[in-house]
Amino acid sequence: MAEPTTSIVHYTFPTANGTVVSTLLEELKAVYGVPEYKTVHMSIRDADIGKVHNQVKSGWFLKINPNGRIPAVTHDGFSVFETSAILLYLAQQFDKDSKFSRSAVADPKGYSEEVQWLFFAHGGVGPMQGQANHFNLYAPEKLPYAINRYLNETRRLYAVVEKQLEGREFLLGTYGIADIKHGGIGPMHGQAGHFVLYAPEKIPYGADRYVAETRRLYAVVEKQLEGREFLLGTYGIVDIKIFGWTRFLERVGIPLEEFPNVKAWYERINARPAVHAGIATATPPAN
Ligand SMILES: N[C@@H](CCC(=O)N[C@@H](CS)C(=O)NCC(=O)O)C(=O)O
Repeated sequence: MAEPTTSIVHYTFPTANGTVVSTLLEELKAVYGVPEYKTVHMSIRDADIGKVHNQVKSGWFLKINPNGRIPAVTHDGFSVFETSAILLYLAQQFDKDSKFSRSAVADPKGYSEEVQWLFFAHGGVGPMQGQANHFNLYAPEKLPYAINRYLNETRRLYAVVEKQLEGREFLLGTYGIADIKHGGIGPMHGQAGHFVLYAPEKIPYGADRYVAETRRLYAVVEKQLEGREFLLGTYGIVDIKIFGWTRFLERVGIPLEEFPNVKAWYERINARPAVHAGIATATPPAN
């Protein structure tokens, strides 16, 4: 029998990243009955900075996630940020029978496959689709905006690193994989370089570039799903992570019909009650 726990707090807002963690929490609860968790609904609006207690850049929240973004969880006071790191942490803590994840000890190669695909989602699909979204829906029609956006984002990410390095030689004290693989900065810095050095002076270029890259990434998913019901054969955290983004794919003008395997996979996941329960708990109640 798993021990009951109510010590998980999930800080979130229902974006592509924001429903992934509660989806896994609900999947775990459906199988094991635990963990119980509490949801704290956050604001991600810049206009709320300094005005709304639960804004993600609030001092109290930066102590939980130094990057000031959702999602984050605390477990008995221990904080975890970054969707994929949270998924791996929760899987390790609560998925004792490896229903949604692979064990690094019992199945090291399976675990490596899982990590490879999580990184693919985290470093590829997420950043690229996020930027595609931005250019399609929100960017005004001039290129300097794109340049500033990526430069400022890169600068902001380096400010987070700068703060973490206060009094430390390396990110976690001694040199390790956190220093070698630093998620977030790579994709943003890459795009900043691209816009500053190579992009012609017109915004459609930016939109086309990211939409094309997102389309390419989904073609990789499409191929991986050939002859498989889920990305690694059986349903698990890799499917949960990518599905979070796929829910919003049509918003950037890519119809699911372009990818028949992805569409069938999407429908299989969308039919799971825990997925909808996870989205529901991440969504603030209507006022
Ligand atoms: N790499 C992060 C991305 C998190 C992220 O981009 N969160 C967005 C919402 S989807 C956010 O909190 N934005 C608010 C802000 O940047 O102020 C993860 O996977 O957890």
